[in-house]
Amino acid sequence: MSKQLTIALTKGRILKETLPLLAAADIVPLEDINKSRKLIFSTNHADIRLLVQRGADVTTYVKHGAADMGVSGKDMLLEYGSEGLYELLDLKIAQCKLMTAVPVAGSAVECRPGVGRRLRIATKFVNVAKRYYAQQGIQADIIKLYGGMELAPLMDLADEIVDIVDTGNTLKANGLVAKDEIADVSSRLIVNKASLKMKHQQIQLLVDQIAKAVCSV
Ligand code: PRT
Ligand code: MG
Repeated sequence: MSKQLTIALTKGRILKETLPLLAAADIVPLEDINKSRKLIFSTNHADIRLLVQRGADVTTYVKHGAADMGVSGKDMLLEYGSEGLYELLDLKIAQCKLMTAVPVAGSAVECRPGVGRRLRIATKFVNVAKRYYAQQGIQADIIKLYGGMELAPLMDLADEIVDIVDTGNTLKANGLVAKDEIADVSSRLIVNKASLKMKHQQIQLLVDQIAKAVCSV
């Protein structure tokens, strides 16, 4: 008899792109996830159920073994760490970049810190930013925000931001421009190491099916 397999999905734009991949791998929730307020869903496979969560919580559930597998943005894995996890597949969905961004040259808020002043960085990716600026040998004060990072340089809360950039339209609309690339981001299929050991056959089968789906869509 096969064991129960729990897969934690990241809600929002990642979920929208994950569901067609799961469907192509013949995993279909029994009710419309987008129309439900439930957080846990049965599927057409009695042994597979889905959780729907925020990205940061997906990594926590999988790390602690409360979910066997998950779909998580690489940005979340870089920020919250991937100890105890394997990245099984790059799903090539929700692709974007983690970048630094600054006010456009010549704008009223374009200000470079004076000699001896530390660079102020606003971001929700505190750990990513700390590592990045340390690697660059730049002394930086990291200011944690929970959203709308683009506002910080405009209001002189920060000199730069670290954020996700896709088209660059959000930066442009707020008088900012992307500067340096920190990492390429896409969503990854993750598994906790203990689950992979205990449910190896079942997980391998699933991974093969999802891998085929990634190639075909
Ligand atoms: O979890 P929370 O609700 O706080 O975050 P959110 O609303 O940003 O979540 P959501 O549903 O957008 O999904 C976040 C995940 O999707 C991230 O962890 C990434 O792995 C992935 N992803 C892919 C993106 C983007 N593309 C993206 N463009 N996440 C966010 N954005 C936002 C970005 O923060 C910025 O505000 O879109 C804006 C930039 O887009 P452009 O096209 O204007 O450059
Ligand atoms: Mg959101």
